[in-house]
Amino acid sequence: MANLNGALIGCGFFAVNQMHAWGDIEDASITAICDRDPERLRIVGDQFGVARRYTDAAAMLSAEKLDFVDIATTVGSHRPLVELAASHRVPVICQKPFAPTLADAKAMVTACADAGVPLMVHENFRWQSPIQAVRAVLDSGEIGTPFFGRISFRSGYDVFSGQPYLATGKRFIIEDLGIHILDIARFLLGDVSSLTARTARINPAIAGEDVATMLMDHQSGATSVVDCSYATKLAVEPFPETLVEIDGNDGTIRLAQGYRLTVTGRNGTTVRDVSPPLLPWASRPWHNIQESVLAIQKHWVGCLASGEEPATSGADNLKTFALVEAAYAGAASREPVRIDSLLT
Ligand code: NAD
Ligand code: 89V
Repeated sequence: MANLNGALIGCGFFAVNQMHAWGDIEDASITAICDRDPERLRIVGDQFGVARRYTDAAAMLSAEKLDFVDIATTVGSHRPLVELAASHRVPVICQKPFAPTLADAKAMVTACADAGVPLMVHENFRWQSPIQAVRAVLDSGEIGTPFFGRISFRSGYDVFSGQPYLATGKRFIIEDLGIHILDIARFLLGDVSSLTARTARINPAIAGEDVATMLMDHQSGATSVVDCSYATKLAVEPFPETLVEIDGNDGTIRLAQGYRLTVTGRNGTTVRDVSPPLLPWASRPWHNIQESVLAIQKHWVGCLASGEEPATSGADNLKTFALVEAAYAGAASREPVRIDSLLT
């Protein structure tokens, strides 16, 4: 495959992981970078040896001949930047949360479809190897048909020191973290027909909710609970592990803290360590997330080569984003929310 020429927009906290991962992918290189903050541009440009640097994305898109752009800015700029890439007919990856609202997200999907360019949301949590291991057990048929799931992320980790903006938004845990966990629930148990939610703010120093509990009906007939907290102080801090319990008619799956996967099913019980590898540039405890960044970026390069739609395409992510909107609406009304009404 020819080497793809990519550009990165947004050289902040998380983009450094994306740059390391691009460095591990033979078939693609980041040849230009953009950040409106010259200091971030200098730091990332010098660290990764990228000479072509821009403080304005429109100027970069006009000047460079690109095979894709990778948008790693925060959510407020996602829609204009995706639409800018579409207007130049450049395939685009956009970080999560995809957009500020579902209406914006739908407009972004339409803009890329009209321009005929692939659009992938960097929804990487489903690409974590422990989550892929759970998916493989389901695909093997070992536990039969799932009828219940619990997908859980409970932590007391200080995310605010690395990402201070998380403390200031009216929306916090569902929009930033719950979006990943809801996507994992869809990945493991399928699309959702209705959602009921409750939220709380335990940490008085932040503006948004830091606890969310969601009960979902899946179209398959399965029921799941997705629970997230950044207000949970445990003896051993689990950040950033997502824990999974799935019951099927022939057995159970338990992904427990410490990346321990226990499967009880048609062939008895097995216990496996499904710890993610520690990539040379990664650091604990983030290595689980960092490995998934490499996996999703490899997936993107493969999709560009094959013409296949990315697993977390913009169109797919609308169905995860609808769960985020439903969770906020349902927590406010204390009523169940039907998901199909949001997607029409
Ligand atoms: P950040 O604030 O550290 O970095 C964003 C950078 O984008 C900043 O340097 C800023 O100057 C730049 N920027 C903003 N608007 C711009 C524009 N219009 N043009 C050029 N540059 C612009 O934020 P972050 O913590 O790195 O988060 C970035 C995104 O990554 C967010 O959407 C966040 O939710 C997401 N994120 C994802 C994961 C994951 O696992 N998928 C983890 C952390 C953060
Ligand atoms: O993955 C993320 O989006 C991060 C974190 C893991 C801290 O929630 O913001």
